Amino acid sequence: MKRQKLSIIGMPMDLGQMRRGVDMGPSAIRYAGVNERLKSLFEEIHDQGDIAIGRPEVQVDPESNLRNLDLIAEKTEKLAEEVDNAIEAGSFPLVLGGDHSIAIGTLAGVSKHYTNLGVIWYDAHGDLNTAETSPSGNIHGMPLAVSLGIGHSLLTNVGGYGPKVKPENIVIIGARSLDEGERELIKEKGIKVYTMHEIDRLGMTKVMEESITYLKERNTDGVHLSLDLDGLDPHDAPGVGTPVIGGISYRESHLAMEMLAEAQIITSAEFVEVNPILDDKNKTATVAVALMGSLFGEKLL
Ligand code: NNH
Ligand code: MN
Ligand code: MN
Ligand code: MN
Repeated sequence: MKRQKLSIIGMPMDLGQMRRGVDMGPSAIRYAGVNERLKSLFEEIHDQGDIAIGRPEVQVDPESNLRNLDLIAEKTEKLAEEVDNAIEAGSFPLVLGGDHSIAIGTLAGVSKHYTNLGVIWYDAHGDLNTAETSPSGNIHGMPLAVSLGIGHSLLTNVGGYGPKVKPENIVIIGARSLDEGERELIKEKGIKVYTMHEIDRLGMTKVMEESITYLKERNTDGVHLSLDLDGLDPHDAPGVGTPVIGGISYRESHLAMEMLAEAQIITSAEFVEVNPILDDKNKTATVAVALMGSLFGEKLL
């Protein structure tokens, strides 16, 4: 079964963290052949190009200590509009990052179209920090908290509404580096998390079966996949700013995407944190494109 329309939206923003190069993620993913790879899986593909970010000066908000707060709020607002327009036009939005702070915009554009959105957060990290709990002040460690309505109001109000997602509609997969405040928030809000321990113990098949069942039982009417390439093991995805050893393998990730394709639950997606400067011959972007192929139903036979 061919899907209808896909909109590819590049978000070349690196303002949510301190290592330059992740702004080149969308180019690296296009260079790895995303359009070509997905061509046969859709009736139509519209590559919308990149959102204009420019080369703004790094600035620290004196009150909150958040790095590039105003700029991130402004640029994610633009992304939200673009994602909103794509869905409005009947397209599946696929956003190419950029650091993970872009998810603030993606979710702002997506969530208004659903009454009970689910989110799969595929990541080594929880991205549940606030200015108070963050060890780094980097906004890419905060987008999931922001989407829950927790954090600076300039960020939680992107899109003009919030929160974007309920804690019980979230599944985090691949976690292995959680900060103290994030652990507390996970417990307090009852967020479902499959850490590497559960992935090792249950196997990826069971983890995905359970995740899919969980989101269906929550009666979600759409599910957003936010895939941080650092969820994968650095051996398979070395081109990321904050690699953490002991991650999900390429094979396991490939299977996870195939199971999502089979379940037909994903209604929007983003692939983030690809940094070609830190990469090994564009391997990470190539892996991202292969995972997109599986997510959209590519078959081996
Ligand atoms: N938890 C750390 C922080 O908040 C690292 C976040 N880095 C990420 N998140 N790549 O996915 O700064
Ligand atoms: Mn992340
Ligand atoms: Mn991460
Ligand atoms: Mn393993």
